[in-house]
Amino acid sequence: AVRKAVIAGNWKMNKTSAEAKELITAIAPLVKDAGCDVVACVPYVDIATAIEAAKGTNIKIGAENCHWAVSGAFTGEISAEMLKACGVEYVITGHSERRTYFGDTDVTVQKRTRAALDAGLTVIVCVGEYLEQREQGITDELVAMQTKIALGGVTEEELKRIIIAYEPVWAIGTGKTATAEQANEVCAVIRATVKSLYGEKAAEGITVQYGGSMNAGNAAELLAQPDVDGGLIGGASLKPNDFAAIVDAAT
Ligand code: 3PY
Repeated sequence: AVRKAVIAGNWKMNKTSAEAKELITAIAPLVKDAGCDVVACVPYVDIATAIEAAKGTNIKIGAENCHWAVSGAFTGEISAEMLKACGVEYVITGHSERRTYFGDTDVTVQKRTRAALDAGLTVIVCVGEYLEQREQGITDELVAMQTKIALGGVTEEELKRIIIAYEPVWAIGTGKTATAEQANEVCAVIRATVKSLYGEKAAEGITVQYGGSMNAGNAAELLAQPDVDGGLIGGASLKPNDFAAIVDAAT
């Protein structure tokens, strides 16, 4: 790809706080010479130990979600401000598992993204179609719409702290991967959507990741695509050697 890649692990609901320390400590020496940015998005309760373990390394720590309010009566939720105060630098919004199991919508994804930007975080916004939508031939429109809604109110300056991850829902945690061509095609649609909103320069600058069962075996081909600027990595991000191989493929 043309841009510096960002490889971000999405640990999902895995690893205790003690295990997080072990995993970061295992990954760190393997990725220390990375030519891409390396991020680990971890469960809330792992953030403190992950940040501690990542000190002095090139690994940046992210969260997997945030609430849209700064504080308030939202039992069980965590705000972007709270994440920032812990030393978190990145946050994922709109992951398909959030949309599918926890009722996140394009509108709440936009609100979470807004809050994360206001808190000073870099946001990995996930978009992507269900299998039925791909079969209906509406992938491009759908992903363009998800992108536009998520970016509602985002200024050109703020856009520099946005990464968009294309994650076809049928490829999430299923072991199915989009072909490199399919991934590139939709990442290009996302870039074209950004161009329509912010112009050519912003579109050329934005990082568009592919996510969805990216692993050590398929990363090189996916990352070689011109519009794929990195990956959001599920299962393989829990295996130090596999994650490091993906980082190498992006370098
Ligand atoms: C996956 O690879 O399954 C992911 O969901 C990455 O976010």
